[in-house]
Amino acid sequence: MTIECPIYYQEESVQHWLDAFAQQCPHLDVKDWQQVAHPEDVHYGIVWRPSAEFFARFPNLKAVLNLGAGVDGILRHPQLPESVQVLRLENAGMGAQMNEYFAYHVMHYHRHMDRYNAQQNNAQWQVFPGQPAKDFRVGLLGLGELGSSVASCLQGFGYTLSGWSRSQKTLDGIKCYAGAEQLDQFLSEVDALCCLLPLTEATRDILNKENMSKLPKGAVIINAARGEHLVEEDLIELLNSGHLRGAVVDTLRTEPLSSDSPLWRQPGLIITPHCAAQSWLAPSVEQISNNIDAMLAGQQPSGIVERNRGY
Ligand code: NDP
Ligand code: OXD
Repeated sequence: MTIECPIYYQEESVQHWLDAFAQQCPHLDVKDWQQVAHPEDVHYGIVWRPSAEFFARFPNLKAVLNLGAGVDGILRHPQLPESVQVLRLENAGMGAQMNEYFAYHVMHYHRHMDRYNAQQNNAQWQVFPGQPAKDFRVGLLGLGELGSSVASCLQGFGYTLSGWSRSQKTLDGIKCYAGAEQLDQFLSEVDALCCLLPLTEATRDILNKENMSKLPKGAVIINAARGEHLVEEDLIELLNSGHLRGAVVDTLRTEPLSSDSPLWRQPGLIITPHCAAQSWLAPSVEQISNNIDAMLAGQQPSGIVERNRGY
């Protein structure tokens, strides 16, 4: 028996997902959400930023499987029924991409590339003193699937690692802090602050003036989590005052960033277009298909989102 499963994805890219599902799991009849013949028989939907009409069309949904790691968008969807379980992708190729993204940018600052880029613009030749990787302290806000992957990758380069999470963790060689009461101490010991938190009520605006001022002077920020973690005006102020040496942002409060935003021209700021990590097709399809099979068999799927904690 094949199971009809609607998918909601950007129109221009949905075909890649349809092809991958058809090839990898023929027992699931995954089709564009508007092509489903019997919407009332649908229990599982595969979504990324679904419209209101999606939920109206499938009144008997039991679960939605999010085609990304972050669930802030789906959880604040006004039409998401209370009874519908939300599942998210765990890693699905994103861990390796985040490792690359953060390693690249941490090294950019550790190896003075920001300073050398500025020098080249002024035709200047000057060597800055090197610093052993162990003396460059990298701190991860968020030690989940992606944060812990980045932390252990950077450890491999010899950096001194710390991390902050909601629950206390024990990770080999990584100084672990937890909870609001340990945030200040964590921040005070970090040269490169890397954000991989989920966006929740507790983490919104966490990169604000007060918290960023607790970083040592000359620290840098790398945010690849969500734009709403960062108070952009506060970042600009701290970059202009010289408290922060630089920042990298992959996610912005408004995406795409408008062409007339002053952020494009902010000295010390590197902007990338929400590209730090993408859900790879093959592992995502495998995870989703395994989860649907588990739910059909009455078993516990993976990647269950706790709606009351927001991630
Ligand atoms: P996880 O849920 O696996 O990890 C989240 C981590 O954040 C956990 O360590 C959790 O703590 C911690 N955390 C949550 N709330 C708090 C809090 N209030 N205080 C302290 N720590 C907290 O998420 P992922 O690692 O899979 O993904 C992280 C985020 O990365 C996503 O939510 C998404 O926003 C972003 N992302 C960005 C992408 C991009 O391309 N830019 C691509 C993919 C994801 P605990 O371990 O105790 O639960
Ligand atoms: C995600 C993202 O959350 O792409 O997966 O940002």
